Amino acid sequence: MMSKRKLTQQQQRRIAVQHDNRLMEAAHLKAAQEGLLIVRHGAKAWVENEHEQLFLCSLRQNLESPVAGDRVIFRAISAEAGVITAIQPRHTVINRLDANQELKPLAANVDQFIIVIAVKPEPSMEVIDRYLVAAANLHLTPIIVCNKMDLQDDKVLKLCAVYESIGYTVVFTSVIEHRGLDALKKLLVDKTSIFVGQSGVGKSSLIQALIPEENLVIGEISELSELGKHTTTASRLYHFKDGGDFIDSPGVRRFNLWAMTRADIFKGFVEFKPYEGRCKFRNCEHTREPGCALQEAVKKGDISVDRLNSFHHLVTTHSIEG
Ligand SMILES: Nc1nc2c(ncn2[C@@H]2O[C@H](COP(=O)(O)OP(=O)(O)OP(=O)(O)O)[C@@H](O)[C@H]2O)c(=O)[nH]1
Ligand SMILES: [Mg+2]
Ligand SMILES: [Zn+2]
Repeated sequence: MMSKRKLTQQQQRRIAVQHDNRLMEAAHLKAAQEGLLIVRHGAKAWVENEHEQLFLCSLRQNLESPVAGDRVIFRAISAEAGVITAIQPRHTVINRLDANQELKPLAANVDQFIIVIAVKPEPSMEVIDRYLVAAANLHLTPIIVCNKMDLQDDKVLKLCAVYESIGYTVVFTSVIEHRGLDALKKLLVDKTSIFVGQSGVGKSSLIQALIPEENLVIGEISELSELGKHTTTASRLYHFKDGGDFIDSPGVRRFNLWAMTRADIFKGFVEFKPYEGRCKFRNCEHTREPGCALQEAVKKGDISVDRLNSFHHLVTTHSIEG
């Protein structure tokens, strides 16, 4: 080692300054900071600090599972890495049941549920209603986006007309023809919106069209099954330069609701609300009971029979009251 005496004064000064800088940097790195979780990959997650710098963070043990949209406390251990030590309280968290019947968080702190359907793969009412029930119970604003309008189809238009007549916002888009994107943009400004829907409907394609400066992976639709190929594998947050954030989520064939009561499911059928408590029998199940206000509304054409059937279907498959 070189002895200090052999260094010039200038060299000594420089070393002292460097040493100070390193100490300061180390202290800064160790300090806890708040960040926004962008995407989680197993035991690691990308976290963005207030200066929009990204850190690949590991999760401290015993930490509850953080997801895209979470505000977290983390400590940087280098210029690119860190450790998440805590999750800030969430104002919302979206869960769904995975194949093992385990509740898995999809995203946190979201205001809007962008339910994407498409001409292909063909949507069913049940798919949409599951999302509407989830949105109603989480107090999220639902917006239905019907994508791939460049492919003609009357069936999907009829389906969307049911939701429009109830009063839901339906936006018709085509990424290919650049249709409906401005209308969609207006609904997304200054909000945190999660894009949900079946694999292959074009969630990532829509976000890509709204923020061309990002680079999203877009999948294909299988020629054989006409279903998507599960291209997006983790929920990921993107900033919208006009203000607000989007979360892209991995598509699922069906959105599995967590255990709910009949009343929870009822909340997703907003057009039923005026008839609540108006059936002849207080415990009316709205099937074949005489004097059922909902059945009468269906007969009069005020409620779609498909929606009532969909309600019954969700109750039989999801209600914890049987
Ligand atoms: N014809 C047509 N095709 C579209 C449109 N939007 C997206 N696509 C195509 O649909 C396919 C699936 O698009 P993605 O954006 O990957 O779908 P996704 O919903 O993100 O799918 P997952 O990530 O698997 O959940 C791709 O081949 C897209 O090019 C559209 O407006 N019209
Ligand atoms: Mg995708
Ligand atoms: Zn009834």
